[in-house]
Amino acid sequence: MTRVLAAPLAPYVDALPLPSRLIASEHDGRLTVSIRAAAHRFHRDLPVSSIWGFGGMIPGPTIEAERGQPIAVEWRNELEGPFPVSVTVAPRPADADGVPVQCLPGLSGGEPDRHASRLIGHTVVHLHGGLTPASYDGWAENLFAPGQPAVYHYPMDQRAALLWYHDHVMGITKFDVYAGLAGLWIVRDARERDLGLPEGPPFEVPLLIQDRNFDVGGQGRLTGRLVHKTDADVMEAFPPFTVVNGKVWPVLDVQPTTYRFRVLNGSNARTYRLVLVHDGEPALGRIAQIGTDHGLLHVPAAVPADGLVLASAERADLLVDFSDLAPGSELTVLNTAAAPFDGARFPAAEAENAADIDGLLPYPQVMRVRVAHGTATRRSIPRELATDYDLPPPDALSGARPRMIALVEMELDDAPNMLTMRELQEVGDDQTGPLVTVRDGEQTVRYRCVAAHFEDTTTFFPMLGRYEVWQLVNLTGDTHPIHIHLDPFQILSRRAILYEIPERGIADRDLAAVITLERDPDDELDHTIDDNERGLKDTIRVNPNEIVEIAVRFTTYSGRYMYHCHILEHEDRDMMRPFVTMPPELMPFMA
Ligand SMILES: [Cu+2]
Repeated sequence: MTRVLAAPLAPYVDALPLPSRLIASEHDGRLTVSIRAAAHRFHRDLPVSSIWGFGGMIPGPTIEAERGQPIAVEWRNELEGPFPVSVTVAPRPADADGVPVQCLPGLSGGEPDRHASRLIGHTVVHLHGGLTPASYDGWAENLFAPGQPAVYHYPMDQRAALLWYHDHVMGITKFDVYAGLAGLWIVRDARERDLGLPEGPPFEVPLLIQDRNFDVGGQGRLTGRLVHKTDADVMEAFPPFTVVNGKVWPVLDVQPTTYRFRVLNGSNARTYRLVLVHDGEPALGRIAQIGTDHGLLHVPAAVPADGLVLASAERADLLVDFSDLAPGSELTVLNTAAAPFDGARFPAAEAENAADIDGLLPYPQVMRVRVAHGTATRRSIPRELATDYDLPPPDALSGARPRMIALVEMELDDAPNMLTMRELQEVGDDQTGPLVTVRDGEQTVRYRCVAAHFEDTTTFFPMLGRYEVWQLVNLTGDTHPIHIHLDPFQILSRRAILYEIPERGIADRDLAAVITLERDPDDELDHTIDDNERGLKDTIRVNPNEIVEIAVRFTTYSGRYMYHCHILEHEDRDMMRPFVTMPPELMPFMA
């Protein structure tokens, strides 16, 4: 019997807000964005919430850039304490009725974290997807204190895409982004204009999807105060209310024509699998996906049959056709992904029954679209989109440097589990000690763990212009969206593995495991690459029982960058590592 929670807020009563636009060319490429505390109303029936926002807004202003026209942004940190979010770890994972506390508003008996309440507003801004020199990439430890000036230069020498800017402070990105520090950034170029794609309102609509929770006051009424709640069993926050462009479950009135939706999952941890429903049936055939993280795909892709999966930081550029719909028609966007997401399937036809309290998905609602009166016009969808990239040629990959990264979850005696990334180095047959053995048919390769924590010695020094093949192997039970800063990459393969980790195989700095490239008989995932993943990506999902191979090539800037899981609670607790891109002619001088 499926349990259902009554929603404490009415869905589809607030109009979808469109973020304010900051068009760089109208300001000679020089922008100033204040970062400040403000008040924001997440829903018609909620009191205002205290937030931290770029421009004092959720989302921050959408910065619109032209390819090849550099932008300088003065990020003006005007934040002041106290931190506007109550952070808590609930003492029990479920209430007396067995409902997981993360599905419920309020602190659920948890104490407000006193360290979080003392945060006074250090920040640092990262442009996610930006080809940005290292000095301006927003290194997680190079903080802007309140009042400290920071001017970042963005060359914008990159193809059209939906990027986003957000806080990236070491250890507290999960809190600062949750408090509101995120905004969209759109790069435009000639290729997109040649294709005649909608640009700007009303037919181009950005959708920043996030999940949020609120505190409760007297008589159990929602107070509007933001709550970041985790529990002893689940270290990530999976709040119950879906917020699009800053409103809980909004509604958008559309004309009967084709719309372009620029969708970003800006949640801390939640993965969405979005299904468009009309008259109780999935209407995914109305959607053509034309772009992904770093812009246009080669050809439009249909949405996968179960729905459009977007993990934290993934983007989708969608054309959606409403031209045949009568005025008053309503379509609903629902989320069918339980949390934590592990890739498990859920049929789109069942989307209206996706509520799953134990899967921390009490309310599948995302937003509604309502068709207004108007002249029906249908936009044809270009058959050929991007022409400026190809899969790396086999000879470039055959000599490519391999890099192996294991994703592991370490159990700690007196603290929540810790997610870490282990950089592995191939070793000879004579190596002893804890090793990772990878068997692929006849071939066996053995590895030693050479880095486990963010502050461990850098081991990745990719040379500019040279392809590398990074292998991401997931030895945990959940999907991790792995994001690499700087240049985009392409997925080469996604393959099933089975693995064994011996007792105490995951130690603070060592790792022992035996990994075989074959399917576990109990594994129900298909480990396929979706068509919409065959573009230029900067964030890739690595599912359980899976190894993902990506072709990585840095071509732009030398310097110290980061790669990390984009589940913010993981990134903050050690699922992040540095790498240094180097010009080849400097390599002989590296010790
Ligand atoms: Cu992760």
